[in-house]
Amino acid sequence: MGMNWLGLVAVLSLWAGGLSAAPVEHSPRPLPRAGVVVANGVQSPRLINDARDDISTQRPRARPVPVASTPLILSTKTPEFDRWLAAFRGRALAQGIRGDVFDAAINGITYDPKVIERDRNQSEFTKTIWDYLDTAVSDLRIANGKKALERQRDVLEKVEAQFGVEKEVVVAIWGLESAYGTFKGGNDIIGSLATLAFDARRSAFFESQLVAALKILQAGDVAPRTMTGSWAGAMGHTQFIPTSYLTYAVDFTGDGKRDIWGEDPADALASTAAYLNRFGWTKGQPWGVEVTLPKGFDYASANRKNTKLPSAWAQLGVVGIDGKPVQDHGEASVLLPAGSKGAAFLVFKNFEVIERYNTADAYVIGVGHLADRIKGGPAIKGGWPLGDRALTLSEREEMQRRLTAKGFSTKGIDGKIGPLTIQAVRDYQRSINQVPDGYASLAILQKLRS
Ligand SMILES: [Ca+2]
Repeated sequence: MGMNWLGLVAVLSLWAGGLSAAPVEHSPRPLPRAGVVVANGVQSPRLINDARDDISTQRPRARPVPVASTPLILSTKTPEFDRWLAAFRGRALAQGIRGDVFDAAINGITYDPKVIERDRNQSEFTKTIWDYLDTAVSDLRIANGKKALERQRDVLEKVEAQFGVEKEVVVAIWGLESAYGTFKGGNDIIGSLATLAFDARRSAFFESQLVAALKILQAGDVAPRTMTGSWAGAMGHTQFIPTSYLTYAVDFTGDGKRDIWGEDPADALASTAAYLNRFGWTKGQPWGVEVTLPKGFDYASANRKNTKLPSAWAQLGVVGIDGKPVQDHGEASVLLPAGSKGAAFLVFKNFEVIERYNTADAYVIGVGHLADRIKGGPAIKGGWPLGDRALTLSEREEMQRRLTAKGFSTKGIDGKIGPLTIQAVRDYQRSINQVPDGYASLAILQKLRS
């Protein structure tokens, strides 16, 4: 979930300064279901994952709402927070949390204004998909992924056998979520979630996460102050939020604890595979395959709802970059994450399964491509419209307003480039005799302004 993009440069240079002797990777992680299908860029893919800046990404993620009017409290000592905790205690106990568990969990926690600052500042800044992929699938992350896979090969093979999810895919999620366990986030989960639940902006969502976190403590899987993670509540090697943990985490080591926080990543890796399995992962099916499009390709057919077997796509001239038809792994749709001037992919149902982790196209492609590269596959060959930049939230909203005003309704102004906005962009492009690829670019916004 959110992060402070303004802090990004500072954080990156901090890494560059070197916190440790080993080369360090960033942890790119797109926003929650939030930013999602931003056609010309991932909305807020995160780049760093440490105690100072973190965002969850795992499942049930509420869309960040635009900045709230609640005043930002700067002190960590606030009587209002203490009063809120006292009232929350009653609600937690009513949901089955024991008093002693509650009291131990909140012992010493304080309101954390930094958490709120990050929450308020997320979602305005975006990266283009190619900038995102440069980091998400850097040579270093690929190399480290291969090493991580070798280190955990035994566990990963057992996980693959049990849950039917390829080890490279599990490792790729691990690589993007915590740089293979290097940056799991050092925030006190109870303190962060209590702060977010106390804040008015998304109180209900975070209070439910906080209650789930207390249930985890009550089950004895982890001790209160060892329960650390991102500022927004994502925990452990593969950044599960508490409700996802309760539903999907597994004890793979057999010690009776579902330990996703410790050094040993086995439980976290198995939990990730269990999660993908639960949402219908098909072993042996790619997430997607890079393709080339024929001259005269009907861009309106590049629509996630328009699925065909790759052999049928091949008859339309959509073939792999080797010029051969893509194998019939199942029905697939053509995805153009950066419009007609960027790389093209045939994406399969497994793409949707990775979306259950995070719905941003860039994240899904990042996971899938990293897995392919760890397996020894080639780099993406297609180019990207490098001159483009990602639109800010206010620009995306402006685009929606202008499209709607011209009669191409986006059915709401929320800054999210979802299917309705993509369709409105296509219809607008058609009306001005442009390639209807639905790509919500800066050029389209400029055209709308003119
Ligand atoms: Ca265990």
